[in-house]
Amino acid sequence: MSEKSSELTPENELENADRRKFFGKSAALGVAVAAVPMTATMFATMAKAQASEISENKAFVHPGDLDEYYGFWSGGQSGEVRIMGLPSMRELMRIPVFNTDSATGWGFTEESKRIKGESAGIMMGDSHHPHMSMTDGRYNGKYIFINDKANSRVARIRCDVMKCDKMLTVPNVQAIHGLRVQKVPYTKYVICNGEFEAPIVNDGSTMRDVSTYTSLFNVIDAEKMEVVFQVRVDGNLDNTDADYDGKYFASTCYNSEMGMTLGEMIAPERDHVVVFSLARCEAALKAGKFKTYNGNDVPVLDGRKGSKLTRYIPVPKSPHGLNTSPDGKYFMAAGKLSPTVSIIAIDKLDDLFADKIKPRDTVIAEPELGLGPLHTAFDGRGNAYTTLFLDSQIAKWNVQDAIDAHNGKKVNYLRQKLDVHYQPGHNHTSQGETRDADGKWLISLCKFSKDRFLPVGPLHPENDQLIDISGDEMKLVHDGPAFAEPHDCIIVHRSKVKPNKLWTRDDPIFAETLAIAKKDGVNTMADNKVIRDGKKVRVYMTSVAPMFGTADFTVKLGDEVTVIITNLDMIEDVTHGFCMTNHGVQMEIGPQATASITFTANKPGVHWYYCNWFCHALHMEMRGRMFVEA
Ligand code: K7E
Ligand code: CUA
Repeated sequence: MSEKSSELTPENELENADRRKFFGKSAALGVAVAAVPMTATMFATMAKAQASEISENKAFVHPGDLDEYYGFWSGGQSGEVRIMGLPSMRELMRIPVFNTDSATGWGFTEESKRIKGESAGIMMGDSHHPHMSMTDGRYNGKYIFINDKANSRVARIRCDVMKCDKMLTVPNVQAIHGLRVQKVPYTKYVICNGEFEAPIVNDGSTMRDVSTYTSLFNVIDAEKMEVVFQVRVDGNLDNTDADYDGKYFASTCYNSEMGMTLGEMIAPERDHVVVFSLARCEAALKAGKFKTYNGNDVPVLDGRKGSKLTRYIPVPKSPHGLNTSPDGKYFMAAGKLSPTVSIIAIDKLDDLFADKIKPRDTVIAEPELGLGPLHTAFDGRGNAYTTLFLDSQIAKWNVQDAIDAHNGKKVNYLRQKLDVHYQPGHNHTSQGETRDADGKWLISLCKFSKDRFLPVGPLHPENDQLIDISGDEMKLVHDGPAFAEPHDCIIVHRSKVKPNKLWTRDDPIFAETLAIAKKDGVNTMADNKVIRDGKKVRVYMTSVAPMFGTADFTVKLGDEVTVIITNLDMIEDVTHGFCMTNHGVQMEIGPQATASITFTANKPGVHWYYCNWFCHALHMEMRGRMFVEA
């Protein structure tokens, strides 16, 4: 063995495993060849069997081996974000965001309530679209942004600690749905759509007058997590994406006629894609051409039909997904109720905004793919993969061939249709929404799983299917049951993500807690102290496995007690918890972190608190007493 090949990177290890399996199979078949002469069909079958086995082997990650990709999954109406390892499809972590979480105390701790801000009282959410910040069209590993359709919020996850660190309720809108990031030159802005149309001033005065209804496109500062401006449009808004030039954003609209019933909403044969010119919007903002509403100071620009800020491109019929091809050439709008995907040439948009061409002139092909096209993903080799919700298939098609066919050339742009199980919504390829689209893996997020898993009652899991797209043919290699309800996901090469092993003491997530401690004259790294402040009591405690720094503390009946714990352990993976029994509170305290939680001491007597994250052989003994004096 040469020195080079003895170096086992995860990549060549995978290759070696493939080769072993491949040769094993050939050898076994070789024996058969000696006895029975091979026919052409037998060779073909053999090649096929080998190909699918190679796919399965590639997806298999041995115990102890690391995955090549991170997957960031929306948790749908569970409100969370999940981290997956790909290709193993192992679930690595859950990040509570819009939900509340018993294990970590998310939604209950003082720190999480501060992050949730004005929506701290809301305990649920509906997360759809997780997308990572980018630099020059490539993932930069800094943030994940995610929308909450249920409460019109946008949240940010910091990828160094994989915790939500900012949350924003978007004013003037109902239901933030499509969300993406500016790709180029970097993610200065997060863009998202207000889906449901309503009067901007929704005080009841015009609520039955549909002509006053509107939807807003929202542009958010990614660092400050504040709305920079909103753009009023005609029709509603659904999904969105950005270009690779830093010039245009595009959103689909499925209800251009402003129907209020299902029948009305699906009546028009054509809806539209709205294209936003960033430069023109910024100029209008600078020139003060906006209004504000509802007592907030968020500038609302007018991008309705006839405005200089937008263009409306008619496309068939209730379009849904909007995806930019990684070569930066096209916006693709999936037809949903039309069997087509509309290909919009981004290099024609300058002419469209200069009124040199008509909106439909930008649509350079509309390939027919099958029933219910929802979302399109890309492999970086010129192929597109579109989910067909009604057909329960993924259509693989070649973009250039589709354009050539549209121009009259006799060419079949459809490459393959693969059955998926069942009714796929989003799909996503490895790094497929960036310049680094590598064409290795495709995920199909199937909404129904019916007969694919052991039955678990009337409520079924979703089915997240992993498909190998590295060869000419798509190969289904894994069925992944998932709880409600991954809408969208991204697949990020592990080289892009560098999470911390410990917390650092200057982390902004608990900076405010430390400021309060400082005012109380407490050194959180050393002191165990009880500070009384009227009816409020702050209990400062350290923890080192397997002990809290405080064995007991005393408060009075009716006190509002805040327990502030600093985990002094410096060892990776030694997380402690704090739970006050019979008081409905518990939380996680990571190594070197400070966390705090508040409850009312409403029962006299002795109450044990304990560590609820297994940390040590004496974890059960890691507890103490609260005395509540009547
Ligand atoms: Cu198609 Cu909310 Cu992106 Cu669901 S959305 S599928
Ligand atoms: Cu500390 Cu368990």
